[in-house]
Amino acid sequence: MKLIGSLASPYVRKVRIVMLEKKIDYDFALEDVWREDTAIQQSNPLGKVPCLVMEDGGAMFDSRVIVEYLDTLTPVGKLIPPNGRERAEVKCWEALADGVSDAALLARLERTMRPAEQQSEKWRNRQMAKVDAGLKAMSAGLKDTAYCAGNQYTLADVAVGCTLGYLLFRFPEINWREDYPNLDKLYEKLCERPSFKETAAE
Ligand SMILES: N[C@@H](CCC(=O)N[C@@H](CS)C(=O)NCC(=O)O)C(=O)O
Repeated sequence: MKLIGSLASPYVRKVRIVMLEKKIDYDFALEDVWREDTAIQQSNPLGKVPCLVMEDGGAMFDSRVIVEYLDTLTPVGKLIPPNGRERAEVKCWEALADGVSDAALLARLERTMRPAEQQSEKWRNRQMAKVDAGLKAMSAGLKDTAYCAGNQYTLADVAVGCTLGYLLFRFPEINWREDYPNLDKLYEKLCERPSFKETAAE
């Protein structure tokens, strides 16, 4: 299998961490989707990473579909509960974490992709409000427990860790570590895992 991705994307990192946790071998193909001559559309018509290209040439996206598929490939390091409320809870944490990354990314692109005169501060503020609300909800959901969902490490923690790492990387001015000590504690613990260490963006 080949994973097409970039080093800074929180969604790509989520997939890479799941690969490592589940000990699945894959080739990593770096792709800059913002370049004029990017070839990403040949695999993903949406022009986004991550995209997983399988042995038969079939392509799979987006990150949520990929990680769900990967979790079925081997019982090693199960990250998503098999069914019911527990499964929905983990997927909802993932949707929340990815949603915070979506909003942060949109806010960043507003500044990096548009000429100054076309930028909307109102739009950017709208996205940043989602980031703030998402962080608050993650902290409230975690409470003083060791993991986001249930009492073990799951995809919920992977997704939250990737989003928090992305915010630290691209939005160091957001003080979530001080505002939400429980998220900070979780993040510190996640960063000790080899899968997080190996995939940290620099
Ligand atoms: N929902 C998608 C989001 C993927 C995404 O937005 N990836 C960004 C990189 S961080 C991208 O490729 N953006 C290119 C674009 O929007 O054209 C997922 O979970 O995989």
